[in-house]
Amino acid sequence: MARNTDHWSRAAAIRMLAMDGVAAANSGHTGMPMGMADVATVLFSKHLKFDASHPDWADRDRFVLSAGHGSMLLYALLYLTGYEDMTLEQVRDFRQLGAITAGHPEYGHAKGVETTTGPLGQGLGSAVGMAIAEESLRARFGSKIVDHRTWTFAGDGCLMEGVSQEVIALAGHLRLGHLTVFWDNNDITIDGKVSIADSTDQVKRFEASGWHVQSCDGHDPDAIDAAIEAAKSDPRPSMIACKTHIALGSSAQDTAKGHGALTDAKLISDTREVYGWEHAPFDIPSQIKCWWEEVGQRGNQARRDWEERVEALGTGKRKLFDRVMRSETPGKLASTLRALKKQISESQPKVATRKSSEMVLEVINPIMPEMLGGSADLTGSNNTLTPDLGVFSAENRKGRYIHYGIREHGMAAAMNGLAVHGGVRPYGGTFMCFADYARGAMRLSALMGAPAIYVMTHDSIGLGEDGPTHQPVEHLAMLRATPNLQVFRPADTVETIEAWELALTATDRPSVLALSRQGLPAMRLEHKSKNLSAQGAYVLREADGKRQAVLMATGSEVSIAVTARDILQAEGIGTRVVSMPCWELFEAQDEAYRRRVLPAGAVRVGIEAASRFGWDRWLLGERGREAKAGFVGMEGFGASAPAEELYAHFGITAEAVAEKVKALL
Ligand SMILES: Cc1ncc(C[n+]2csc(CCOP(=O)(O)OP(=O)(O)O)c2C)c(N)n1
Repeated sequence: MARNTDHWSRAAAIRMLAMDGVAAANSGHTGMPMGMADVATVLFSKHLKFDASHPDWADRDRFVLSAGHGSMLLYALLYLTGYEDMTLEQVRDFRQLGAITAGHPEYGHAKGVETTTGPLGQGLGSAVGMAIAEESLRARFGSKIVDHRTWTFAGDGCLMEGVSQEVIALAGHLRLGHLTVFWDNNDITIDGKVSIADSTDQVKRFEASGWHVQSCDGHDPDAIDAAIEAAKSDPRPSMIACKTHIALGSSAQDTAKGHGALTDAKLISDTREVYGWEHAPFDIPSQIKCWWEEVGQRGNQARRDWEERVEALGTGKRKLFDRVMRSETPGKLASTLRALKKQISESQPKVATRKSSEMVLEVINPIMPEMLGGSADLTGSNNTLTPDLGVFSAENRKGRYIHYGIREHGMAAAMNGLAVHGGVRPYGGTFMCFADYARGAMRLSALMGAPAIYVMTHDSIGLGEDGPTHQPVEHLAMLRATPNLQVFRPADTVETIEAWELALTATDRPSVLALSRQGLPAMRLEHKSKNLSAQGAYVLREADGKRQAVLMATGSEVSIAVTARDILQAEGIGTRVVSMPCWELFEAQDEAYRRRVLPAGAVRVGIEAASRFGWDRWLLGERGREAKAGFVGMEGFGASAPAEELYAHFGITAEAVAEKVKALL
């Protein structure tokens, strides 16, 4: 292509900033930004709807850099177009502690970073979620208020990751026409040519999944522009295969070396020459910077017009729009849940907590139109569908329930996009054992503080006959080990109501609800309007007489603890039962409260049909003692049999707990 055009120098500004940023950090990835700078320049200057002075404009287009290793591409664009927080200082401080220019783009650091990317394929999943959110909100609020697009750059790595197939298939099926994926088709990954590991025909693959597909020269601005125009006018999601050269113009062009950090001084100066770039590092000539800043303001009028249209909405609709976009729960949530709690405390049903969860959703969903539920093909088992929702589909955008298919990872990745898009509150169900399949995306929910709610039923050997392939043992430990993730394991319906309330009101972190398949007796027999689960753990049954033992349990094992207490009390052994529905919240209490709930001196026994891993914090910490502590739970995998037999077989019984206490006294 001609290298003396205006387009060339504007794109070269991105390329040079990427080179200079990576060279300054002495780490990072130069090649991808150099390869995709032309596509980015056309997209940002001609198509992307945004206003750099209002990065949070609700109706902006979302740009997702799924190939997150190319983070300097995004930082360069944000700096050039004039995002206030993306100063030149920040670009210079690429990858340094405290800078908003993290190694990979991190949600919440810099404005304009719409979702965290870096684990390949996740951005694509997030983008699919964003496109679903947009369709859903447009159906509800109308296209004058919601009418934007989602654009994402994905590399060979994103497309090789399994999660990509899950979300590509979902997007094609749902006909997410406002979604466009640009594939950085450069034939290179870290180990060498793509052909050493993959020979997929990506064009056919996307076509087979129901996408509109085009191919273009990713360095020809007119071809890129034409492809984008065609993508916009097709009702299907679009993939544009952009043939590009990684590390364009450098001696590392088209090689695996070009993927990483190009820091060699000679290579950089040679490339400067090839680009005809005579400016010092980080120096962008004002003419080019001004042009880019105008690009950043291009959406200014559209944003003002939109604000006027929002102003003109009827008050009810406007209040609703503002509330859901701020992720605020409705005022009547608390009273609605309190009323249900009161009713349940009186009727004391013996039900599985997955069923309890459904009872909660039946009262929440009608008052929270932003709830967008779903399941990875386990709707009837997860109890995630309530009658009012309707199914979200290509034909019915007003539906609020997503059949994600058997795609746990894709579901979780899309839920991240839904959560960070705003305006919708995603929850999605699967069997807890398959948290493993969703884990890559769940970790990002936690890292981003995205308030996705994972409804994970069949949470122990209590699921019975499906056997050890389906019985989680180590999963609670894994989930609890994940920072910024709230893991709730409620003991009965009242605790399930409280868990849902806490999950919904925590807008800065995801939650997992670990729910039973088997019926559980009511444990909370007296109505308390206060949310007792909010402190993470609390005294459920006090010891009669001198307190000699404290039993700690979660979920389905709380009733075992209560029965063990009856046995022990009958023998004159004063026993307290502590229910611990959420360790993270208990940990967050002050020490005085924790000591009041778990006082020193007594024998402590933890009961959970899962691995002991993590329990020592409560058994031995804060003046617990090894000689006075025990655990009743699982030591290996489960087995296939009816649940009750399994509890007896693995020794998770009230009798075993009572024996353990007596042995420790
Ligand atoms: C899930 C995951 N696995 C591995 C990596 C490490 N990694 C980063 S980039 C990359 C190669 C990606 O190749 P491609 O998408 O073609 O990027 P390009 O070489 O074109 O920049 C790998 C393996 C990662 N970031 N995420």
